[in-house]
Amino acid sequence: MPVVDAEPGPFEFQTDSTALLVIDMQRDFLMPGGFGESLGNDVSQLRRTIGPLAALLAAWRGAGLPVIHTREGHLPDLSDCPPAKLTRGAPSQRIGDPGAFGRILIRGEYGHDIIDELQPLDGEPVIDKPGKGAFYATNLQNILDKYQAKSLIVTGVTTEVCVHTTVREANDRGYECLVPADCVGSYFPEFQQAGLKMIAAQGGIFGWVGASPSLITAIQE
Ligand code: TIU
Repeated sequence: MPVVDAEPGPFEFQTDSTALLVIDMQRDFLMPGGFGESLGNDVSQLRRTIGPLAALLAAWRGAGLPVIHTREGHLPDLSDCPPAKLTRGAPSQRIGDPGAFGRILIRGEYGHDIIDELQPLDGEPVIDKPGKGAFYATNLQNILDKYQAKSLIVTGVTTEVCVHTTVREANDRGYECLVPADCVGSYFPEFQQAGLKMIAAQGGIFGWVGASPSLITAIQE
């Protein structure tokens, strides 16, 4: 059985019941000049995940294991966006407003799609989600049932928002989750650090925290 060095202790998983989740690696969040940066965020904090995640994806795909991608966003008429979410942002930089890469976080727009470096392959599910968590108002549970998944590798952005919400949702549904620290990113270094600590604290209250090199070695052994 593959074993990964992790906190609070070794993470063991079966390759035939583990899926790799790639959360929201979208241009709106990661590209210089995009929505995330226009809000004053430092996108380099997210972009450092691209290299490690590309390497993990290549190894995971090479081993023939399932990959699932998600994108946060909304229908063009915003009918799936709660008013409280819509009105929260700075005026003129709200969901649906025109941005550098199309309407901000709207499905079908260039900025809403996944960055070129991590584009999904044909056949890999891409889940469009209206919330922060990947289970809320999506068919993720059905897809995981089809794979008979028991464990999840959760990667992507941002650590304390969509990654955390998804790990919490998954943990409550009975999945064992490993978060490779080098494959998740936050705009805020202090949130990255605290977010990772929170997952593994109290004996792994939400899951395990490791790193991609040990994970890649584990699936190649
Ligand atoms: N994908 C995700 O985390 N969505 C966010 O809105 N994150 C922020 O950190 N804002």
